[in-house]
Amino acid sequence: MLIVGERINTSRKVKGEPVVERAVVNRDADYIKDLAVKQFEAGATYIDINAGTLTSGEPEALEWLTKVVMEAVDAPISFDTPNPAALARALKAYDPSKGQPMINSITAESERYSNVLPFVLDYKAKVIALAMDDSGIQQDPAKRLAVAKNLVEKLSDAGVPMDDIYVDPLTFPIGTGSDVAVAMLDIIEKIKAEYPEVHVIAGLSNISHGMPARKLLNQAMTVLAMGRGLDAGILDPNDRYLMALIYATEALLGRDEYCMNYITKSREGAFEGL
Ligand code: THG
Repeated sequence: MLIVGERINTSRKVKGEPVVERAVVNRDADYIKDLAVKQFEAGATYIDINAGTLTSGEPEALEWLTKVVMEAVDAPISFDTPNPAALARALKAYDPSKGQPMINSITAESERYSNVLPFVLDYKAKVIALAMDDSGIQQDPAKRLAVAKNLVEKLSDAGVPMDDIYVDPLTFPIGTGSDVAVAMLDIIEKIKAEYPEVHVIAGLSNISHGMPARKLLNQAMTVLAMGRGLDAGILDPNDRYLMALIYATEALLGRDEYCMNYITKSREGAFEGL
């Protein structure tokens, strides 16, 4: 499972306080480095950076975040922005020896598609493909699936390797409709069946937005989605129980030969006290 650590996001609040946004505005490198190091040590493969709340200051902030995260950890970065100016500055500052960059994200919206595709090709990046187009986000699962398939075909025709495409079916809060999770699981399975070499990723913490005991819903959704073929997640790697469940689920799904990773994590103490 590819883990994309979500915690460096200026929209994140801790006890109602926009702590990440404040750190970015004040250029508090130590605060950001600590978030990067803790996620990396907890098992994040990629560190996602998102400065979307800063609007006009976003390009400069994303470039700064790129440099600070690179100083802190030897991990590749997921650039979480629809803003071409921010992507341009951040990718220019990025050192590819950290690993293949990930662009989060492209959509089938004509303007966003044509703005973001050149970066994907120029930087040979992995790319998250959101299942939406100029008509917006389709609520009907069959329609949303059709949008995702169209986007995969377009990217592939443009020369993006299937293995670099991460389809995101889009996660709606379960509070917005009792069938949104079931629909999402259905889309995950159908994408995997149609394109076995394509990856499926989701921002799993969105499922619990506005609900009590959010972690519980995030954990349950992660296990369910993995069971249907999800192989990457934008999530909080500092939720130890979530990470433990992911290792256990990988082993049970036959994605961990001889349970080697599960056993290694156990020896490293990942399950202590759980
Ligand atoms: N798909 C893709 N990218 C994404 C999302 C997605 N990027 C942004 C978002 N969704 C994923 N990142 C987050 C980050 C934080 C939270 C949810 C999704 C979140 N944070 C809690 C809060 O703000 O209240 C705080 C919890 C904590 O302590 O971390 O909910 O879907 N491609």
